[in-house]
Amino acid sequence: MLRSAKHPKMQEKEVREIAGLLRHKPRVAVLTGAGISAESGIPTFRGKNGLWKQFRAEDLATPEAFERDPILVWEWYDWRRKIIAGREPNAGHLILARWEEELPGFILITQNIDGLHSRAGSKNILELHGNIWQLRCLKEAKVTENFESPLPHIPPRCPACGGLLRPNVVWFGEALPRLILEQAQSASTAAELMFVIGTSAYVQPAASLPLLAAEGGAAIVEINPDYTPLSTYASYSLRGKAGEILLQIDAAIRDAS
Ligand code: BJW
Repeated sequence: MLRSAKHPKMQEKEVREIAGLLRHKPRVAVLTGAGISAESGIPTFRGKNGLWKQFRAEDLATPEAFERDPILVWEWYDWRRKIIAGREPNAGHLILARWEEELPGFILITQNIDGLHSRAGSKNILELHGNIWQLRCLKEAKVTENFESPLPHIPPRCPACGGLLRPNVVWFGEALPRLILEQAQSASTAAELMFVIGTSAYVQPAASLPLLAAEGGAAIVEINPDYTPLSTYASYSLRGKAGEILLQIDAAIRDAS
């Protein structure tokens, strides 16, 4: 997508307006994508250096790929777990965790599986696409946490029943966890202000959540260095890195109080 230039003074004014909205403590829903973790050094999926430029989603992120070659799929996830394990939450994650404490009607919806929101201190998180630190047994469907990195055996097996374990993430063609998706849809519909941060807004059904919010009358704030299909629906499109822009908004909230 093209980078659309905006005059810095114009963006400063928008940042102050958004801070003004937040000071009234509206019901806020936030949808994050891979871009919020980019400043922590975790690769995004699309774009110049995105994972899908180097790897084929069909070979690694579908149930068919796992059935065909669980070792290959697990080697890829083990490599990503190693990258994530060595990274820290950034300013963007930390500010969202603080806003959760300060805004009573705050809900965080993420497409990210890296667990960085939770490491930053966010508590009430709707993980639409699962979590790379959880493993699911294919025999018993039981989900367990596992932070070993690297994994001692690939593919890992369930210690209880010996069944094959898979990453508890949502692959293409798979349904999102029903309750979590329903909660995300309700929160989006009920939101008065929705932030859409660091997502290409390409993957469904997550990309439709801000449209539900807009239909419900919410103002949409997009934070992304690039234009996305959601930009036309956004009340504010702030161009830049998530951590930097969230710091500016957070400072503007505190400046005026
Ligand atoms: C920065 C930044 C900085 C950079 N600061 N920003 C309707 C229409 C068409 C297709 C479909 C449809 N409904 C469903 C589909 C099919 C499919 C789909 O959407 N396909 C599209 C590709 C067309 N959807 C599905 O298959 C979903 N399932 C489903 O709908 O099931 C229906 C069903 C019902 C009942 C029974 C059975 C089925 C599942 C989708 C699963 C997505 N999985 C992945 C992998 C997760 C596990 C893993 O990580 O390995 O999720 S794919 C990948 O994309 C990952 C992400 O969560 C997801 C979204 O990516 P995201 O977060 O937006 O990242 P990027 O890289 O795309 O964008 C990063 C952005 O950040 C960019 O814009 C940058 O500019 C920006 N950025 N630096 C701020 N510093």
